[in-house]
Amino acid sequence: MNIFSCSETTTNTGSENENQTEIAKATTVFPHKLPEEKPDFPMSAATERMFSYPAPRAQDNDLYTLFKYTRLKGFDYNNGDGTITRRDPSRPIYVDGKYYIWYTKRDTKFVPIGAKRAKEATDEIPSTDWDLSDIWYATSADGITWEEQGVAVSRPAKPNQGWRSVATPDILVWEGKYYLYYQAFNEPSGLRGDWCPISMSYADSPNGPWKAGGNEMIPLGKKGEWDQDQTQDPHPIVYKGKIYMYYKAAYNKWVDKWNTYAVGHGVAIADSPFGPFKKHPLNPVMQSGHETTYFPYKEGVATLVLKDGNERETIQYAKDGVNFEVASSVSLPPIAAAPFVPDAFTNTKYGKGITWGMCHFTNAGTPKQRYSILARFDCDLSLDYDEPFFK
Ligand code: AAL
Repeated sequence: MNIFSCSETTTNTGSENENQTEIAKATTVFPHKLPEEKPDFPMSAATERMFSYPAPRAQDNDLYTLFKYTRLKGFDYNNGDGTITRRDPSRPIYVDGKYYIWYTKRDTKFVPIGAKRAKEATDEIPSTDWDLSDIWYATSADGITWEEQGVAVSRPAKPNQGWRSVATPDILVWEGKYYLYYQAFNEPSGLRGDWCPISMSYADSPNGPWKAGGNEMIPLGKKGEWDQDQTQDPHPIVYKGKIYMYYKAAYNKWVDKWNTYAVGHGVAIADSPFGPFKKHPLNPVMQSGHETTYFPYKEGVATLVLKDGNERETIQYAKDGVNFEVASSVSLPPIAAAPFVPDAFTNTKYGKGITWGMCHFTNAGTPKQRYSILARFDCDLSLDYDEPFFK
C-alpha cells in the first residue's frame, strides 16, 4: 500500500489547502528495506520519528533493557507485620571485598497511620513508611545475601535537623572519604506535605563512625520556586571534575489535588562535599520520574525515569548532564533504583553504564500493615557487556 498517498496518514500542516498540497506531494512509497538515512519525502509523524532512534529495534538501542528482580537474603521483617521497613537504598559501593549499602530503616512499635492522618502521629506512631526512621547499613559479598551491620546515622536529639526522621540516603566517595547525604525531617511527613531538606554525615571508612557534616546541603527554594518545600533523593556523581548532586522536589505533594501534583529533578554542583552546592539555572532538568537515578554514560549522563510524569518508564540521556532526551522506553523498571556504578566517582570521561543494583518494593503486607522491602535488580545497560543476556 502506498501509505503516503492515503489522505489519513499524511502530515497535517494546518489549513485544508496546505493539507491537500502535502497529500498531493506524498506519492513516494515507503520502501520495504528500511532506509539508513531519513528520506527526503513527506512522512507521517510516526515515520519521521522513527529516524530519531538509534536503531529500529528497541533491543539494539544501548539504552534499552529489560529488568530482572531477585529477592534478597538476610533481612528480617518481623513476619511482615508492618513494623519494620527497609526502603530507598543507596547505590552499592565495593570496598575491601564487600559491597556496602545504606538505606532507610523504620523499626517502630506501630505501623504508619498514613500521611493524611499525620496530625495524629506521636513519638511512637509513624505517619508515613519513612517517618521515625534511621539510616542503617549492610554488607554483602554477592549483592544477594546481606548482613545488616547496624545504624550508620541515627536521628539526632530534638530540635536538631532530622530529629523526627532521617531517610533516603545516598553515598559519595571523594578523595578517599565517604559522605552520606540524606533527607532530614523535623516533623512527621504529611503535616505540610513531605517537607524536608538534605543533611550530610561523613566518615573515613564505610563502617563509620559518621560525623555530622552539615544541614540544608541543598537549601529549599524560595517561596514560589519549584523546590520550595523539599529537596530530596540526593544522588551525587562526579562529573566534569565536580560533584553533580541530582535531587528531587515534588510540586503540590499531598494537597489532595492530584491534577497539580508532579515531580521535578534538579542538579546542584559543588567543588567540595561540604558545598556550597549551586543550583543549575536550568533546573528542573527533569519533569518526570520520582526517585533519582543518574549515572555517567559515554560522555554524558543517563537516567532511569520512573513512576511519575508523561515520560515515566523511559531511559534518558544528556550529553551535558543537564539537557535530557528520551533514549528508550522500558517496562517494569526498578523503583528507587540505586545501581552499582563502578565509575560513579572516578570522574570518568566515558561512563560504562550499569548491570545491577538495589531497589525497593513498597506496599508489601496487607493494607493495614504496609511496609517496604529491598530487592536486587539486574539489567543490561553497560557498554562492557559482550553477551547481552536479555536481548
Ligand atoms: C521516596 C523518596 C523520598 C520521599 C519518600 C521517602 O521513595 O522519593 O524518600 O520522601 O518516598
